[in-house]
Amino acid sequence: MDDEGALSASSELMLPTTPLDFRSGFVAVVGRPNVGKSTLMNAWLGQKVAIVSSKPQTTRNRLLGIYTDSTAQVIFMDTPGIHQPRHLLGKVMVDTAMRTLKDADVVLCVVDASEAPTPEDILVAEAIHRNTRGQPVVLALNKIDLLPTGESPYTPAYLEMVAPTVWLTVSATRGDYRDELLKQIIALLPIGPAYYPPDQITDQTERFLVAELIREAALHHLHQEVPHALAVVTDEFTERDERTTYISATLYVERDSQKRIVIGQDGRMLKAIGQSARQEIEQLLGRHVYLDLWVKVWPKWRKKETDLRRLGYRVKGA
Ligand SMILES: Nc1nc2c(ncn2[C@@H]2O[C@H](COP(=O)(O)OP(=O)(O)OP(=O)(O)O)[C@@H](O)[C@H]2O)c(=O)[nH]1
Ligand SMILES: [Mg+2]
Repeated sequence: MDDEGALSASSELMLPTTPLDFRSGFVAVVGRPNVGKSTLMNAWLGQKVAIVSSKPQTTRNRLLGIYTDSTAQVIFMDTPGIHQPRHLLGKVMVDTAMRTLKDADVVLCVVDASEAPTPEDILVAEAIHRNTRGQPVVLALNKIDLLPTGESPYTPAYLEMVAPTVWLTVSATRGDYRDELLKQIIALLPIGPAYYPPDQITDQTERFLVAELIREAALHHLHQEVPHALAVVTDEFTERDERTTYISATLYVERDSQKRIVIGQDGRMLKAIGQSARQEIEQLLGRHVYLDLWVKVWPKWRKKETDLRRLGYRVKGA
């Protein structure tokens, strides 16, 4: 007994403590739609916390992605792409990005370096200048893999617009300079202890992540206006036995014609969406999943404040 007591006392002494130079803080990831904000964050986390697609305006909420190593905890706040909104959902998305900027210790501005700055990039630069109070701004010139020389002719234009503290050309997908960029961000964070337990990776619920993975699968299969008119809600999430989870979810669209497209001929489209989503959800949960999908029409849900709230969007003042 005595020996055991001595052992636990000494092992307690060996418990890791926070190093004095540990850094932690909140990083707002901002930029116009489709530049690779979510892809970059997921790559650092080694896990899909935010869904990704080739269609603009994929991310609709502020999503935390928490990266922890022995030197730092970086709390990424992925945001919806800043754009000129055309309905209330768009406005709520842009407001979310603006609010997130205010909460940040460091701003990570992501641009697509393979393309010249667009009017939306100008909106982003203005939003940063208006909503920050002198926090450091890191500029990631992303998608450098698309430029054969590995250099962007548009770098000077982006630098002039954003006026960053530091900048780097990167490729979120191929990995060029991704680790270096993370190091630069960490160096700019304040000294302080971690905010979250080291094994926590996001603040999202499994139900929300499941609905997002279904939306991602649908974004992949659908085109034109349908992806934008789509909202997904997880209705039921039940562990059937030790190996299987039963999930039922509804895909809401705004019009009958969209509903017909989502279901497809003989239900083929919905089946394809369900198959892709199920694979991703099984990977997330590490369990077999039985997925039941429903499609319903919810007219004009993107335009009404009460509808947006019911679908879980944080409308200002809510
Ligand atoms: N070639 C290339 N494609 C990339 C890179 N990073 C992201 N992409 C692609 O760009 C598209 C958009 O990526 P997302 O991560 O969804 O972009 P986002 O900025 O989060 O977009 P929103 O959520 O709509 O604001 C996807 O098809 C990605 O695969 C990159 O470094 N190189
Ligand atoms: Mg995104």
